[in-house]
Amino acid sequence: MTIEQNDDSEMEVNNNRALITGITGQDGSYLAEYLLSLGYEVHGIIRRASTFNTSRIDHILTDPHTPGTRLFLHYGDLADSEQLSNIIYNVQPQEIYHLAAQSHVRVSFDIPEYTGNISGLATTRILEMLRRSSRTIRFYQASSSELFGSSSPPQNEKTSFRPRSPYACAKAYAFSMTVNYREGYHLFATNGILFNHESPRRGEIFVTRKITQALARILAKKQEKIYLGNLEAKRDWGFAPEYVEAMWKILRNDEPQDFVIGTGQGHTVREFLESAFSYAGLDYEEYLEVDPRYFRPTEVDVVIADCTKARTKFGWNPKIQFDDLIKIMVDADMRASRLRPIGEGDEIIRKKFPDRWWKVD
Ligand code: NAP
Ligand code: F7E
Repeated sequence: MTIEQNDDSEMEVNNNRALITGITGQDGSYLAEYLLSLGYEVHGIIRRASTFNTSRIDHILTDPHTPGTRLFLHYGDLADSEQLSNIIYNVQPQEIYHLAAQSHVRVSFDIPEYTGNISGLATTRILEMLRRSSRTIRFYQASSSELFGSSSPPQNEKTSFRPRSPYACAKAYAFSMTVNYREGYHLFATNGILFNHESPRRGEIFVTRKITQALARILAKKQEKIYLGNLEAKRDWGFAPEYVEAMWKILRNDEPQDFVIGTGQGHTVREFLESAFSYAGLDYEEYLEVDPRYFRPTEVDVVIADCTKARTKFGWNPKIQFDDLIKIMVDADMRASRLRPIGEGDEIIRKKFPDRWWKVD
């Protein structure tokens, strides 16, 4: 069954099959859980690793032999066209969410060629397979606010791209290829231009999680200092579970289109640090060391989303803003450090998401 209507009813999506690249990442894990809650059969691509890399999805994994299993994993790598092609051919998904990437901006300066291959060229590999497919497969490309780079805020779908890192250059190429395949071959290919979104599942070397995890470890007396780079960069930080719902909505439109998704509020790294530490009753200045190794050769100074289009088209209106996000993340990291959480973050989740579909932090 294909989805043709702009409607979120559960009936509409039952029996649908989605393929997620990057299912072991922050967004992929939430998206898998969300789609399962909607009745989808979900297939995910994972890399073979010598250590387990499924910690974010362990709670939704079941033995594939168990009757009723709806989540299936397939080994593959974005560099391997042949295997990507096999998986798409065998799974026959109606929707592909292409989330896998070398997603760390600072690291992209160290491995620019690899980042171009995985975060850029891999999108073309998948688009080419879709072009050759006889079926209509709805395609979501994980584009990023990093595309805007040095363009002045607020940024929307019409703002120029001025990428400032190998990561952003790779994503700019992937964005444009998605648009080109849509226009040239009439694929249902979309870009979600998502601003930073965070959660307790955020990778530990992104700045928000680095801060909330360090704070919890300082409170637990397992760490004394936090070492950071540029504190003055401004980001528009939202809550990841709400952003994966937006990905699904982007594929629900009658026509394939691109959307900016964010909160519309900007805050500096320093403000994040200050708010997190003060939530726990600490003064961040007593624990902070600035380390030049975390500065980037070129920086994105300010990104703030103008989400008018998403608000108008599908009612995008995120429930979680900056202060709530920090409390949610600090509470979760305190729990992970075996401390009793302060509790305001947990309460926010309970109140704002009474029917939450994600089961663990
Ligand atoms: P993430 O946590 O870093 O997850 C990245 C995923 O890609 C992981 O599952 C990773 O697998 C997989 N991956 C990396 N290289 C791969 C390869 N060569 N072959 C196959 N899989 C590979 O990223 P995220 O925060 O969930 O972000 C999801 C997507 O949205 C990314 O494309 C990111 O660039 C983009 N994005 C993120 C944000 C944000 O604020 N989070 C904003 C805009 C756009 P392993 O687990 O094995 O490493
Ligand atoms: O940095 C500054 C750093 O690495 C945010 C990815 O998901 O969002 C993410 O990219 C800011 C930057 O995220 C440290 O210089 C200071 O200005 O958490 P980040 P990012 O670079 O914005 C976009 C939308 C994506 O698409 C990406 O995939 O924080 N900063 N000190 C630091 N950053 C890090 N990581 N570590 C520090 O110690």
